[in-house]
Amino acid sequence: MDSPELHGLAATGYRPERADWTVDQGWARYTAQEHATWRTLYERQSRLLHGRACAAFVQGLQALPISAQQIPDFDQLNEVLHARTRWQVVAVPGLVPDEVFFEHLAHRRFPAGNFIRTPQQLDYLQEPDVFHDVFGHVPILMNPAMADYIQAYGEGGLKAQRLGFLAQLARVYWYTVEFGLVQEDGQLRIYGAGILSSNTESVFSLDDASPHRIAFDVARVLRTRYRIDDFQETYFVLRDLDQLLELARIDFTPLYRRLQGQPDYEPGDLLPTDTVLQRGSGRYHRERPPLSA
Ligand code: HBI
Ligand code: FE
Repeated sequence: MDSPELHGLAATGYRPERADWTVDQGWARYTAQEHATWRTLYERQSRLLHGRACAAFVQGLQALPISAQQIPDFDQLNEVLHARTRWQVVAVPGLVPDEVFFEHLAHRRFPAGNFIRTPQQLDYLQEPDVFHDVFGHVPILMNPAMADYIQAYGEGGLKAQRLGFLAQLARVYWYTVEFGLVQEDGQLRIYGAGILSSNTESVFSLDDASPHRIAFDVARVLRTRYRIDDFQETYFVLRDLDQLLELARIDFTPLYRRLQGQPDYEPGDLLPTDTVLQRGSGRYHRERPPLSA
């Protein structure tokens, strides 16, 4: 992730037309089949997320022009989103280089893939498509704490890149923005977009006995590797979404300094210093080949 090698679209030889890698969403070009794929995914997830997604996500989804009918029009989303938290959605053709991604976030622009997965990829695809990005990420950008936090992550990403700690900072994004859980009225709820846009992980992350569920601790997460190709072995749980505001204000430089020479933790490790909310059985991953990033 912090490697200088090309990844994402750049690795395919794609060269952007604009320096910031944005493209027109091209809403009028979506086919009936593509809108139908959106509908299938939308209906499946909205049924499942009752009592699972955090309140901020549900409220954001209701307030935005996002429905089962069709793939949302980014211009229409932006009217509501910008008025609320000064964020905007911009269309990109796929995974953009890290510094381009961070530059957008630092300016409160969320890069969203404009394409949608094929009917053969309903349950899994590598690249973030419009369903993951818009259904998973955008509703929670209506929440002021998340809005400030993701902007701070963009600024922090540029700095981490310069300091050589991007791989470590990316773990914080992964275990919050993508795969985070949060306490709400004594219950666990989902706020991570990677979970919210996944049919199977929205059940596994909350209900399965296998993964650990641990109170979020930034110094601990900076050292924790993660799985990119399967369910997480550990989910980190926020006390509430306002904890993201504290995280947005942290100066990571002293934390990076303390990381020097310290070993990483594996995705399934439990430490004596962890505040364990639920100790996982580890059963799911014991029965799979190990792979982590
Ligand atoms: N590009 N479009 C897009 N979406 C992402 O989530 C994304 C990206 N480029 C880089 C990236 N994420 C991550 O590798 C960084 O958070 C480290
Ligand atoms: Fe994402």
